[in-house]
Amino acid sequence: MRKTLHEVAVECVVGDIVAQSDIDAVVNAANAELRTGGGVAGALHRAAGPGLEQECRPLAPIRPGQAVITGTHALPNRHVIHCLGPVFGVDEPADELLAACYRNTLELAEREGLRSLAFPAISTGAFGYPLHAATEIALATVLEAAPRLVFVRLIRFVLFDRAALDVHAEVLEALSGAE
Ligand code: AR6
Repeated sequence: MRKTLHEVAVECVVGDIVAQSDIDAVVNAANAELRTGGGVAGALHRAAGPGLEQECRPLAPIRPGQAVITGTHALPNRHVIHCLGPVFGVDEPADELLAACYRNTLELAEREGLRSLAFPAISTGAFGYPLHAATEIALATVLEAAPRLVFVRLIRFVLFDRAALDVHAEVLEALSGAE
């Protein structure tokens, strides 16, 4: 599914975050230490190779809501932007911290003049954020930022399964209809 608002295309697809070779920066659902782990972080670090963890070491630890940018090593993109989402039920206010992940990533991408970004559904795996609520925050935050974006023209949400895609498509339809 794809919607274009204020010249920014927002796309939702089923896929693997490590296979987004046409995208400038892929976003990592990181841990505070910026180490490899499970889920998205494990997949990105495995595909990037050990150089990514080495580059990350001096940037860690990061706080919930924070985003930092690195190179990609063996990944086919220009940058990885690492975000620490809130652990649901622990890091508060969870909604504001999750929104900050998306806002801070967009700000870094703009600063670097990047044209395209691929986000996973941050915090919805190991960190336990309910998918529907997280999707509303993610999409509302990018749609709210869209009119101010100068460089970013494609924002792709890469979802792991069809159920997550359906939730994103439903929320995107509802929010973009309300524009
Ligand atoms: N591509 C796209 N989406 C994926 C992929 C993938 N390769 N793998 C998982 N997902 P998670 P979090 C989905 O756990 O909740 C790590 O261990 C997954 O189905 O990666 O922010 C880190 O080290 C879910 O919907 O991130 C941290 O400790 C979403 O991506 C912690 O998990 C996010 O799941 C971060 O937890």
